Amino acid sequence: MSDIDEIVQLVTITGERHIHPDFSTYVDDIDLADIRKLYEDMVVVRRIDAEATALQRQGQLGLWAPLLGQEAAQIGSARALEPDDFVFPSYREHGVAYCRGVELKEMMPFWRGTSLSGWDPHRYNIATPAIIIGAQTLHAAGYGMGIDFDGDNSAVITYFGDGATSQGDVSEAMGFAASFAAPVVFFCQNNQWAISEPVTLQTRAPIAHRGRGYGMPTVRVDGNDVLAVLAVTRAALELAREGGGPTLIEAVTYRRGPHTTSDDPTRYRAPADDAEWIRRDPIERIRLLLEAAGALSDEDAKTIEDHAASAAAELRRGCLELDDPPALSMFDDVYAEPHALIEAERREYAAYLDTLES
Ligand SMILES: Cc1ncc(C[n+]2csc(CCOP(=O)(O)OP(=O)(O)O)c2C)c(N)n1
Ligand SMILES: [Mg+2]
Repeated sequence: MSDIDEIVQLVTITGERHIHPDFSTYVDDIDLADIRKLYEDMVVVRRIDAEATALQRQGQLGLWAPLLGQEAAQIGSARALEPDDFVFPSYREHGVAYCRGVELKEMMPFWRGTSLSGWDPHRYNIATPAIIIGAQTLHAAGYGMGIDFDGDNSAVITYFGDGATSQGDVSEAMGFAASFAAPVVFFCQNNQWAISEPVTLQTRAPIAHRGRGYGMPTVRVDGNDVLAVLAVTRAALELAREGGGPTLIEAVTYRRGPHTTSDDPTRYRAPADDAEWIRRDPIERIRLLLEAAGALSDEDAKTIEDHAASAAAELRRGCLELDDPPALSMFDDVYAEPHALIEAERREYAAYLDTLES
């Protein structure tokens, strides 16, 4: 793998291609039509993300964690996966869920608060969002070890943030995965912020350095370069499948929106930072690349825009069609068997609801 401090880039912010001695070969098969598909994915997920943010502002969702700015990190890594690979995301990976084939309406119940989940993880090979910071990395380490015990040839990827690297769970997950050479890709989206704390408060050294301590290969990649992210993730997955164990990928990107719809980033962030990262926009550079190659006609652009608009409409419809579940159903399925404590809580809550109705 490359020099640990290098940030791998295959497409510059003005859309020119770079050759990288280690990673370009991993995207040799990607032609202009494929790049256009990656572009379309990014445009569509940016649009559905904006729609979900609007739905929250209109009171239709309880909360949303916007991915604006992180489209390339999510699409590039998710499109590197095979269908039988498994994904353990955190709560911002709507773009990854989209690539796994999760239906748009299935992304809504969790954020509308009508269900604790939204989709069947085994149908798409992606777990539902994890709010407990870093917990999903342990699930991934265990799943990866399970792949080996079963003698399978798939791999697992887990997504977490820069802030999560300060969490013990992430450290334990990397320790186990490395010691057992489990087929796990640790994909850190370093979006520079953990709510209002800058990444400089999490670590004095680049996050990628942490992989070294566990003896795993580690790579920093321009997280706003979809092609570079695709290449490094393919390389890490290949290594994992060959028995080479885990890799830590640090995708250097930026969270352009709020942490969630509950905070106001203007309280802690300089406008100049935002402007710099708008310049490094993940979608714009691919648009420039495609246009320069004559591979994005007006008709192509219109088709992509129509696709994004219909995806947004589908998401909105899926959200508005959700019925409120019966209040007491929140006690269902907590345990597989009846449980005395849960039953007591159910009775207590039912009694409380009775006081509201009278
Ligand atoms: C164990 C735990 N501690 C604290 C929180 C509260 N919390 C939610 S998101 C967050 C910041 C996470 O930042 P980062 O890992 O960089 O991910 P990002 O939101 O930037 O994608 C915190 C502290 C939590 N959900 N779980
Ligand atoms: Mg972060």
